[in-house]
Amino acid sequence: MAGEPQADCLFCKIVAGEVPATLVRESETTVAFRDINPQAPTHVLVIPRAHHPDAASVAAADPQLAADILREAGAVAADEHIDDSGYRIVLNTGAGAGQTVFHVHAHVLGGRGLNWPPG
Ligand code: DGP
Repeated sequence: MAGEPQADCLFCKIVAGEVPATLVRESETTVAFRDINPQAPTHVLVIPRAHHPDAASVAAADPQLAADILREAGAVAADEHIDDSGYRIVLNTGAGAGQTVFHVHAHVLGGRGLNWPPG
C-alpha cells in the first residue's frame, strides 16, 4: 500500500533509525540527512517518512507530502546558507536518470558553481 514502510528499502531504514545517517533537519513528515557520497560542499537528501518510490508517485498519492519535501529542501538551503548563492534541487526519476534508491529523495546541492545542463 502506498506510503507503507518497505522492509528492503534503505531510506525506510534511515527513517526508522535502523541505518545511521547524519540528520540535519526533521519535520513531522520528512527527514533530511547528508548524502554519503557528496557531490558538492552541501549535499543533503530530503525524504518523506512514508515510502513512495519517486517524485511522480508521491505527487499523485499525497500532493501535500510532495509540497512538504520541497518546503524542507528550501529550508535546508537556508539552514546551510546556500540560498543566496543559488542551489539545485534534483529529483532523479528512474534508473536511466541515475536513480539508485527507489524511495523518493530530493537532492539539495550547493556551495559551489553548478553547471547547466547537468550531466
Ligand atoms: P539517487 O542516485 O538519485 O538515487 O541518489 C541516491 C543517493 O543516496 C546517492 O547520492 C548516495 C546516497 N546514499 C546511498 N546510500 C546511502 C546511505 O546509506 N546513507 C546516506 N546518507 N546516503 C546514501
